[in-house]
Amino acid sequence: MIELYHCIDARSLRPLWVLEEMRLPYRLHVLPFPPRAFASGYKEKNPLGTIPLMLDGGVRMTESAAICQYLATRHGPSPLAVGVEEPDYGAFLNWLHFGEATLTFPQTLVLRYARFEPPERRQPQVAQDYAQWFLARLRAIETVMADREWLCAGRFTAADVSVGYALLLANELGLNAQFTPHVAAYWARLQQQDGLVRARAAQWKAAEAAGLRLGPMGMPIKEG
Ligand SMILES: N[C@@H](CCC(=O)N[C@@H](CS)C(=O)NCC(=O)O)C(=O)O
Repeated sequence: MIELYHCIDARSLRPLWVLEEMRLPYRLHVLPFPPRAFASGYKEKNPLGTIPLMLDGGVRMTESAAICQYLATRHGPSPLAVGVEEPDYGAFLNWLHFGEATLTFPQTLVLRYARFEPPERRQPQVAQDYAQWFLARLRAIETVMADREWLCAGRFTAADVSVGYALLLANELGLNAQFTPHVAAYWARLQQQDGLVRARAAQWKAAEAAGLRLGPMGMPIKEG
């Protein structure tokens, strides 16, 4: 059984989305965010303290985009993977990594310096600069989406899951108000994907089953 350690709407939503798209059986462990502070014992499983962590037999992985590729290939065949023999194989890998390295990382600086740090350590200028940096990189999506529904190979793939998660995070941060027309239309299409709808429902169901009271971004709700 595939096991996935996850926090609500965190990057581990990428592999959860793929698991749901592929309808693979899995066991979901929802942790409060950040796990290094609120999930005692988790560092024994993943010394980095980060999620996702995916275990599949002897396989152990902690990078969300790589896990998506692994699931779609090792547990395929699946249309979510683009094969080496397909013309868009290179584009597929590029978008898969673009979603994390180029579109998600700058947003984590926005999250940290606008929301997670205590007020005296917040850095509005850093948050604003990296929000702009992210929005500028979205130009690549605006351009490619002018003549297609999905990023590559003429179908919905794991690359759309990777980039789709970055747009979901932007939505959480309120940056969606600045999406350009093709990006906004793509984000609207992504939200209709069955796998995403099921993944988001599954995460709340698992949190409830674990007795967790979590708010937005999976942070524990303080009692009283
Ligand atoms: N590049 C990794 C990043 C993993 C990562 O940093 N995850 C964040 C949540 S989205 C995390 O666990 N943060 C908690 C922490 O740093 O303590 C991936 O794509 O999975």
